[in-house]
Amino acid sequence: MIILFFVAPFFASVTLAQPAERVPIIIGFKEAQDAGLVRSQGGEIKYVYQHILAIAASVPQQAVDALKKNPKVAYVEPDFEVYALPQTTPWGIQKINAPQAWTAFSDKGTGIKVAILDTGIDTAHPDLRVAGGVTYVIGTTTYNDDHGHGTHVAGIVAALDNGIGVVGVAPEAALYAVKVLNSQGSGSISAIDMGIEWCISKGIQVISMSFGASSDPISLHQECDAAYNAGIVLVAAAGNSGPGPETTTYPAKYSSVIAVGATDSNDVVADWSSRGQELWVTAPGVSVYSTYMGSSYATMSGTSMACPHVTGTVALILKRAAHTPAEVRSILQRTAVKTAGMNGWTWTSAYGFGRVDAYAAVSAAQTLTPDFSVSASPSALTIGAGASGSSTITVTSLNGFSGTVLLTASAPTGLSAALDPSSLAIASGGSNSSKLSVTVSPDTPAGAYTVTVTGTSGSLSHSATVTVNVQTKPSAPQNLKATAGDAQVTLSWSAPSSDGGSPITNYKIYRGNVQGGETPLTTTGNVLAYTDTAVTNGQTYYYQVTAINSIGESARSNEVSATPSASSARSLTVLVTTDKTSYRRGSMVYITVNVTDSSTKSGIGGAAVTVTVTDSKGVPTIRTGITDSNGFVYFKYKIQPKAPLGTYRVTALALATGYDPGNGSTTFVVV
Ligand SMILES: [Ca+2]
Repeated sequence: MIILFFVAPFFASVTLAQPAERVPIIIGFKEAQDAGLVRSQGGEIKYVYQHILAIAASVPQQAVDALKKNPKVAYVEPDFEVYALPQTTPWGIQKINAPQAWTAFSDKGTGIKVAILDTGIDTAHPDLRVAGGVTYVIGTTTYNDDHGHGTHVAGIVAALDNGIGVVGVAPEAALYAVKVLNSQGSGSISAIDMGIEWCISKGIQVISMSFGASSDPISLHQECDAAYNAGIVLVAAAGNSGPGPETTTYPAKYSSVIAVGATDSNDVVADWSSRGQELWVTAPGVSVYSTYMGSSYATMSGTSMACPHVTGTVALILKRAAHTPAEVRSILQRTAVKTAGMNGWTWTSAYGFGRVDAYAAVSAAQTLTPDFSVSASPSALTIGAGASGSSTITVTSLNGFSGTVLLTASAPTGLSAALDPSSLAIASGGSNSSKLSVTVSPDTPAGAYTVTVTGTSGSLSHSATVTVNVQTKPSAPQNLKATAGDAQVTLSWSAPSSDGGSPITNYKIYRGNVQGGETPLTTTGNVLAYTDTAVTNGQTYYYQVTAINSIGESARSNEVSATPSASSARSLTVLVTTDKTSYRRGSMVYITVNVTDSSTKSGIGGAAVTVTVTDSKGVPTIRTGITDSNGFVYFKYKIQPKAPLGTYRVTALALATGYDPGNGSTTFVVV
């Protein structure tokens, strides 16, 4: 497995020492470098350039003019000494508002332990201070940088604010050089694994990884997760494999690692910056000026350069407030600048949640106050009047709270509440539970009640509520009526005004032979009428009815009485008429039957009427019908063409509840 670092190198300045009696120059040639010409002028070759037609040399002063006049020579220029410039703040450091964060919070990440897993760090660089480190590269004995990449990354994180060179995002962070990449910029998975283990054992707080691989090494995944679980924030370059989709590399792809893409000074994502669903944020990564191996400086581009901008930001966050890796991810997510290229989206595969802003991120970092929560499960109880129920009250530690929480319960009139236990010991990050018992007094009306459980610890107080739905027996049925018939009594009633919060399932009929002497007779379903046929005519019966739901039986209804009696049946008057008294064969006879109460003369609706037409030879034709609400029912009788002549008789029998059967008749003739 080969690990590559992500950088497109760009070059650096160097310093040179010169012999006093000679003049240091650089000689440019027109067609080919001619070392022999330089030597022939008494010159000493220092360096033959590989990519331009030039030679660096020191020559006697008098040779300078001779060389300038030689037709092979294009130019001769002095090779003067370069001095470190006064400190500048690279554009990326400005872009992410790191200086604003230093000023606002009076801190530069002081003492936060940041490990640079890379090619090592130039330990002699005047703009870097390396607190410690280790090498896992075979054939090396120090973590000093023998490549340049690691020193560049380290400078972005923490180049010193010392008046020279550059300055990093968190210039007072404690830099640790974990050398896992060799002088060629590559390294083995095992070396990286060992580097992460070293970080865990040394209490490193942030790990910066500006390298990646296209396949997923299991051990590296496990090491990253282990570091994350140990509370270390891991940051990695997303890769330089863009702009294709899902080009993010490992370890940036791991959920335990913050994947960082690269943007330029206009906040536009670099074309080569890897894309993918794991991309979390972007940061400056194009033409980034930083420290370089050999106590020098260089400008480089790559997500390798974007990653340490985030690493430094994390150091500033952690200095302001202790946060878990998950919280750090959330802070970066919430505070990233939504750049124009995101077109209004909250997240894109090229920009992640946006470009990191150190000032906004550190502003969002705050020490969270230890606290606790109180919850009830279930949060609603259904309890019958006179019964009890219970709920589990759980107190949970938040933000590292630990201590004793006292629980109290308050219940409204008609309910009582108790907690067991009423004091809970809560460990940091833990929870504990108590049992809330609620008892409802027997006479408590149906309805919804609220029991509140409050937990207090010092000045902290939190509550949970439990809704108690109290159910009762129904109220008594109303408007009980009894109607006596022949050997029967029909009861009817209205439903209770309250079902007690639980549906009525049954009604119970009570009957007695004396007033106030009713005993249970039968239980009906959920109906509002009952006919008692187990009665004897002439006997007076007393009745009451109750309603029943899941909680129990209501009080009794009003008392009624009835005396079934055969003589109590009244008589019907049945009047039968035809539209004419005389008909021809083939005619239609219209018959009207009117059933009335014999005494009141009022029409009886619903009476069952049977009409029989008997012809002159004694052959009957039978029709049946039911009277309308006025007591009328109508029939038609067709006289057949060959029907016998003579007198026809029409009789009607009417049956109505509570009446004796009634009869009526009439006649007509067929001529
Ligand atoms: Ca500096």
